[in-house]
Amino acid sequence: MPATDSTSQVEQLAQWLSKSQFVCAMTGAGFSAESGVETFRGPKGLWSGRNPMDVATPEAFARDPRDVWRFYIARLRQVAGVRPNPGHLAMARLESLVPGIGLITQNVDRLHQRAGSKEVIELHGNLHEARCTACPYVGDLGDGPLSDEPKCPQCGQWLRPCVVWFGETLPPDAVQKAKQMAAQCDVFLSIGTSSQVYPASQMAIDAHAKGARVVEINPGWTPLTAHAHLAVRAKSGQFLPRVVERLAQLREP
Ligand code: BV8
Ligand code: ZN
Repeated sequence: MPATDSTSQVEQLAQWLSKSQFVCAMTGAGFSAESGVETFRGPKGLWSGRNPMDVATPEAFARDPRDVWRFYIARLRQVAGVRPNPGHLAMARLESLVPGIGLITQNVDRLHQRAGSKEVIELHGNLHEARCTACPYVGDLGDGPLSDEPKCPQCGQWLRPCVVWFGETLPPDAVQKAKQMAAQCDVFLSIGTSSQVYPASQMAIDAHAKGARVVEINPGWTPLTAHAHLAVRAKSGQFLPRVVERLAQLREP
């Protein structure tokens, strides 16, 4: 009978992780929500302020690069002012408590890295770097570009954020690594994602098909919920630290 109350769900997941050889985690914008970073599709989501197709597509950038940069500079500044939350710290601690872990994120805020996670597969790129639209230049934006019209220092053409927009293909090496992790894991954690964006949303389904135990941690319902072996209606920053603490106890000699 699947665990339903959060204490037995903590115990259930900690037991599964204590027997796991390889854990795969897929995180989304909800993982950073408790750091104060807005999500995309929630009630106060970023997208509710802007239509994704108005700012996160190559066509939007070609039409009005200044507007797209305004959106990304605002996010970069927001992320610069926040800190990793207990969920990020628990995820980083998990690395030392399981034999193998693959962390895949749709987030572009680099909070996992700031929390100490060593290897993070960034499926949708990151906010902190920009590349030239006309030459091979790639540069670090720090906590925000100097100008609101970032141009290439090498050739003077527009820079663009190093994020993956809708209609753009994901970095092939990141996709390949993520698919390989999803195929080899025995526990797949889907945390803080609405599971609506492809191909990221396919990873959990692939893992499920290969026999992995699929666990979703999300206060809301998603298209993955019905397929999860354990659906935890909780905030990741509250639930994940409890699981990792219990796992550490199980690991004690
Ligand atoms: C591609 C840019 C090949 C960077 C992003 C029709 C049907 C199906 C698919 C498609 C279709 N038409 C087109 C497609 C493909 C398209 C797609 O999937 N569209 C969707 C919207 C239908 N995908 C693509 O275009 C991808 N490329 O497929 O290439 C191709 C090539 C050409 C033509 C076609 C295909 C590119 C996808 C990448 C797009 N870029 N962002 C940026 O600005 O960030 S995606 C954007 O959504 C973000 O990156 C974000 O990461 C991503 C997913 O969102 P989530 O992370 O899940 O966040 P969301 O707000 O949605 O949900 C938050 C969740 O957290 C909620 O469930 C909430 O309940 C929960 N939560 C809240 N608080 C907490 C919490 N959980 C835990 N704890 C909490 N405290
Ligand atoms: Zn250039």
